[in-house]
Order: sequence, then C-alpha cells, then structure tokens
Amino acid sequence: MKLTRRSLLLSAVAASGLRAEQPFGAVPSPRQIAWSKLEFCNFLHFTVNTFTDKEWGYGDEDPRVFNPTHFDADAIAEVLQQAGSKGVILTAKHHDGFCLWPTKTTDHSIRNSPYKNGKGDIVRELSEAAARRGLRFGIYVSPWDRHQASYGRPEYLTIYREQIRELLSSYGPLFEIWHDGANGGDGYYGGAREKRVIDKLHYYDWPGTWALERKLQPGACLFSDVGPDIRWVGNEKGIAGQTCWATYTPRSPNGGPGSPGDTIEAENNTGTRNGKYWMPAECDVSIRPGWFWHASENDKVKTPDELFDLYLKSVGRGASFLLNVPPDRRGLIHENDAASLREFGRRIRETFGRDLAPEAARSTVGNAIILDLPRETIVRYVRLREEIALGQRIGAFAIDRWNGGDWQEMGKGTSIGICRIVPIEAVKAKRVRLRILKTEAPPKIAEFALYA
Ligand code: FUL
Repeated sequence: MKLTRRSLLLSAVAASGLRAEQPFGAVPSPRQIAWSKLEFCNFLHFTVNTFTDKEWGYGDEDPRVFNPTHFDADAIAEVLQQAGSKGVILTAKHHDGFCLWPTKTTDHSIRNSPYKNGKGDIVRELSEAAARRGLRFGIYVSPWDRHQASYGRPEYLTIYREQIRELLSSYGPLFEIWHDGANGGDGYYGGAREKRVIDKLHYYDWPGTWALERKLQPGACLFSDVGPDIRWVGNEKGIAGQTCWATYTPRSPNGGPGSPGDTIEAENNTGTRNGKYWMPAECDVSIRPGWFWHASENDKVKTPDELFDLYLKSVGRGASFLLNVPPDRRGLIHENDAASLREFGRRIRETFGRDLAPEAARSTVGNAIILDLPRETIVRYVRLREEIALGQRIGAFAIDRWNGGDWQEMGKGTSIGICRIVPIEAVKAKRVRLRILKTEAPPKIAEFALYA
C-alpha cells in the first residue's frame, strides 16, 4: 500500500498548531532526499594493506606491493548489483596515503606500482564500471595521511585539498564523499616516524574543505561524524539506534560543537529529536571482521541471515546500510563474500519485492490509518515512511490487527522519518491499523506497506 502519490493526512493529533503542508523543523536538501532513496550501498576497502595484511598501513609501504593480478571492476560491480546495491564508495586514499589514482600530489601512488606498469587507475576503472551497472559512485579520501612529511602542518592541507580537487574533477558525478574520523597518531611522515597530534576541530578547516567539495560536486552528499549531509552512526557494527532521528545537533564530549573524530557516539547513534540539522545516519560495517581483505578471514564472512538482520537495523531504522566488501589480492570479490551477498540480495527482493496489500481499502479514523485487505494474509513486516520533505514529525506509533472482535497490538516504535521496518510475529490479518501516538506536527505518511 504505497501512499506516496496520494499521501494521507491524519487529523490533527499534533499540538504544534502547524498546518500540514508547512515544513516542520530541519528538512532535507534535494541531494539528501536523493541519497535517502539509495538505502543500501557498498564500501570497497582496497589499497597496499590488501597486500601487506594490515588494517592501517604505516605510510612507509613500497608502492610496488600493490599488484592485483586480476583486477576486474566490472566483475566487482556485477556482484554488488546482484546484491541489490545502489552505489559504491572506494577508498581512493586510506590512512597510509597510497593513492589509487595517478595523482600529481605524491609519488606514493599507483603510478609507482607494477599494476598495468604504472599506467593503471583503479578510481577510473571502478567509476566507469559502476556507471555501466547503474551504480552511483563515491570516494573515501582519508584526511589522516601517515605517508606525507607535512602531515600536521598547514602545508598538508594544500596537498589534501589538491587530492580532493583531482578526485572531484575527473571521475564524473559522485553521490557521496566520505571522510572518516581517524585523525592523527603515529606514522611514517616522510621518514620522521613519530606521533603527530592535530587539533581535530580546526586543523583541516572543514568548512573550507566542504565548500570546495560543494563547488566541485554540488550533487554529492558529504559524510563525516558531523555531516554536513550524512552523519556516522556512532559504531562500526552497522546498527542504528532503536530510535534514530534524521535530525542531529553534533556535540563534542567536552561540550564544544563536535568535529570528525570528536562527537558523542551515543548521540550519533540516535540523532537528536528536533535537532538543528537534517543529517541522517549511515551504518558502515564490514562483511568481514576487518575492513581490508585478509586470507585468515575468508571463513569469517557474514552470512545472508546476518546481513538481512543488519539491513533491518540500519535501513529499517531510517539510516543507510553501507556494507564493506574488500577486494582480495587478485582484485576480485572473494567467492565466499560474493555468495553471501547474492543470497542477501535475493532475500531482500523476495521479502520486500511485493507489497501484500496493493488493493487494500484505506480509511483514516482520528489519528489512525486502517488497511482493509481483500483476504486474510500473513504479515511479517510493516514498512512506514514519512513525507520527509516536510520534516520528521512522528515520535511514536503502534501497529494493530483486527482479530475479529478487537484490535490487538502487534508492533510499535518511535521514530519513522525516512523509513521504519517493523518486524511482526508472523500473524494472519485482514485489517491492519497504524496508530500515531506522538507527533510534533500533523503527521504525513508517505508509505504504509505490508510484507510477508
Ligand atoms: C575508520 C578507519 O580507521 C577504518 O580503517 C575504516 O576505513 C573505517 C571505515 O573508518 O575511521
């Protein structure tokens, strides 16, 4: 029962006095609305670490270690597509500073590797394969650089911004630019081999860096612990808060405004009710224990059941699911990961491919919407969406079924926003009711769908 085109307005249970069509609080930008529709995307962690068996390269790697023997961007994109992915974000540069594109900013790059005799460009190959498969493309470009001699000094910022400029100017439209929060510590730093601590709030001049990114890629969502478009969910397990607001006001544990690497993680996880910014959460998690490929983890790949559960705990809570799938030393997705991904994709299509109640009659009674199904049907999941362009309004709801004589509650929740999937103890139902229990403004439901 998709109400997207003809969204139902429930009678005013809101105390705000706001009219239904008036936006409430922080609202999404068009680029954020477009991003919300992607829901499930993949991360690809791939660099010298794949060959040195590390998670964080020190920055002193010989570029010649990077040598994927059978790198095949189309084969990778095909597996992701089969899993139902809508986009892929590549680690163009991780903390080791090794660049997967032939940058002019450093010698620590693919140009000095044996891959295609130094003529290769993994960023280009993957961006083109993604486009051929209808996947959006994004990049991860680590602010922390353990290779650069100038890291920690103002000169590094010029190099970093030049790297961003190269990446954002040459590889087509990007949907997301990812800046992680790991910032500073020990590293090679051009041979100094020391520990460098930076001022997380000021060193990178994030407002200036984001402004450059906006100018070069106006359609891309910018991700970090503090957005500005998409926020980190506060853990690397792939799990959004049971209550997860799309609105958020970043704060540092020391009471300051918050910056990448310096936020209250529990608040990243839940967002902030009526927060200052529209900044939905992204759940990044790896299909394996590590972010990079390690032979020792080939038998530790998450199962389709585990991935399905993570989907419910990310997408199903109004966040996005960014699942990392690390290419191996051949430059391919390992068979175990590919098998798990394909089966996960099949399960998602099977479960959410068909709304059970396309012809249900619907009526509204006070603060409730009732679906009358043509016949008794087993319901396993209820999916709800708010009309997010007007802001996040609903704060609590319940789902009931009519048992013949009475309404019986079968599920409930708090935030809805972009999406809320409510798992139900499989029951037969002919009438299903959504009751809005708390809302800040007249609720606008964009979707009330039932799945088996
Ligand atoms: C973190 C990094 O330190 C990890 O290596 C990984 O890239 C993860 C997605 O972000 O900040």
